[in-house]
Amino acid sequence: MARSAHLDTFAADNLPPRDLWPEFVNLDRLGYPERMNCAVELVDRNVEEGRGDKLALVSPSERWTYGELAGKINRIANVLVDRFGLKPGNRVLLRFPNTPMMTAVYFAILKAGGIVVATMPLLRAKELAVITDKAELSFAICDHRLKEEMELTRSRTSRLETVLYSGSRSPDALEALMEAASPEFAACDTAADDVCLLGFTSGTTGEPKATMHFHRDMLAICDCYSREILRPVESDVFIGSPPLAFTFGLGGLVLFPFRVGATAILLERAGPDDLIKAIPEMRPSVVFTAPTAYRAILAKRGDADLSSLRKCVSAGEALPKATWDDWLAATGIRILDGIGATEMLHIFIAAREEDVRPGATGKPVPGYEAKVIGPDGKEVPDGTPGRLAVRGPTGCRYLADSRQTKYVIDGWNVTGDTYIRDAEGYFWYQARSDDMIVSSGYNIAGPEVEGTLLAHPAVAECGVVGAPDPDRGRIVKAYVVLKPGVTGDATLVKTLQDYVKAELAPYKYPRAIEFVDILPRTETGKLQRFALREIAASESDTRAAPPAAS
Ligand code: 3UK
Repeated sequence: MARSAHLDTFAADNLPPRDLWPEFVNLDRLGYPERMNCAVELVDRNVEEGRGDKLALVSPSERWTYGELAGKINRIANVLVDRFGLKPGNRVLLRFPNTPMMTAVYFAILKAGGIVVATMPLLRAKELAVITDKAELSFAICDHRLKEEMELTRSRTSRLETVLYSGSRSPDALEALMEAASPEFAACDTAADDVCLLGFTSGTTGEPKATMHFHRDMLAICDCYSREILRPVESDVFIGSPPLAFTFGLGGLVLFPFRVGATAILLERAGPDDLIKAIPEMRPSVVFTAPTAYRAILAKRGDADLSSLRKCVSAGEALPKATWDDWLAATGIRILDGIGATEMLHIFIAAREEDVRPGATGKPVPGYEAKVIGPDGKEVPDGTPGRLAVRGPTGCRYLADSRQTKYVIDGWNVTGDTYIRDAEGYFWYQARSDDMIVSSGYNIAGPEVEGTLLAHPAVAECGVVGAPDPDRGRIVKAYVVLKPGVTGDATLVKTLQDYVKAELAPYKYPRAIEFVDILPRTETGKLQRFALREIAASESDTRAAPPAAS
């Protein structure tokens, strides 16, 4: 192991003990040197190789070349080090919507040897205070439009000594300080295995977990998933919806384009309507978004011209075959589904366009290995559902967290997903392991029922969970958002139930169907099944027994 450049040893001190790390395989194939700074490899390298005048980042109001970006990164790094005394290994909280400035600050922290703690813009003071205490943060850089929540956070924790605001005209704003700073900065000589990012998981319950990632991990995801599956080229223009604080967005909107000297469009608001407007105007060739956004774009796009698109990536939750088929019919593009996780940094099972089996996630990304294991930890035969276990050049290291031993078992990362591998080696997603519905002793995967309902022309969105039932333990309950103009009545309930019975084993059909206007989703586009389960539980409570008098 190379000597760490960190003077602040917090990260090294809080990595899990070595024997609890996953096994890193195929790292040597990537041929990384012992010392590297990923900001140099991803930004400065482009300037060095003659792409200084190439557009790196575009937003509705800005256009920055790689040369301009590199200069801004250096100025910010000088401000952080000279003015605020940033030391290698210090953690810096980042609070921004997706903007070129966020990207510049991100790489300035990395280049100075700091550790980025990026957070979803929608997080509230309470959640930010927990993150601040957990990551022992004393420094935050924040878009001035998110100031109110930032100040509320400071009132909840005494730790945050310094907050630097960006985007205002104030003389102590980052922009003013940058003007006075030098555009030259010598990168911190970090080790390839110095921590550079703390990624908080979008976990739905419990104390948040911080995943720890090294400088080399940022390159490994480019050189495995992106190079082998996505295969972008320098002339590509990327766009998408995930926040850069979500590693799906970080990879897809910054690291992958930068690794090949391509261009990234960053939108502060990137919901389906924003993408429908931006794609015809800005003509991107690669899009990263979630399954629900692909469906919404199909439903709302009218005659919007999507012909600039060449590659479409979907992750965050399972991509139903119905959505894949509809997108192909409408655009001629075969969506690249891929499962990734914050713990793994990015996607580890996927398939190239020509290898896609619609409805399956794919095969292990080159560099990664995957298997399906039973309750005893042993591999199960093909065709049998079990827990997914993976390993590769990246993997799970939680910051000081006893849940490390739940995710990493015998050197493998166990993601909490139930999968089936088929005889050809394709991996078929079933459900989150704790989302399997047990009804009268049958195991039913909610996403399979969702995928079937989505193929019905009346259904726009749906979520399927188990609702408590006195006789069967649980029954399959579907919450359904209908397409515009369709009326949800008893006849439609029956129609949808019969439809599922005809497509799947009849015991899987939803015994209860409720029509709703909207489904609860996370900022990362995931259906919040726990929220639906709670609703289902409270609804059946009131039917089963009157609430206890208080
Ligand atoms: C689920 C999927 C089925 C699965 C992520 C790409 O989603 C990402 O990270 P998170 O930590 O969640 C991980 C969990 O999400 N999931 C993600 N993709 C798929 N399930 N099919 C998929 N294609 O339960 C997984 O364990 O929020 C995705 C890149 C980076 C990421 N962080």
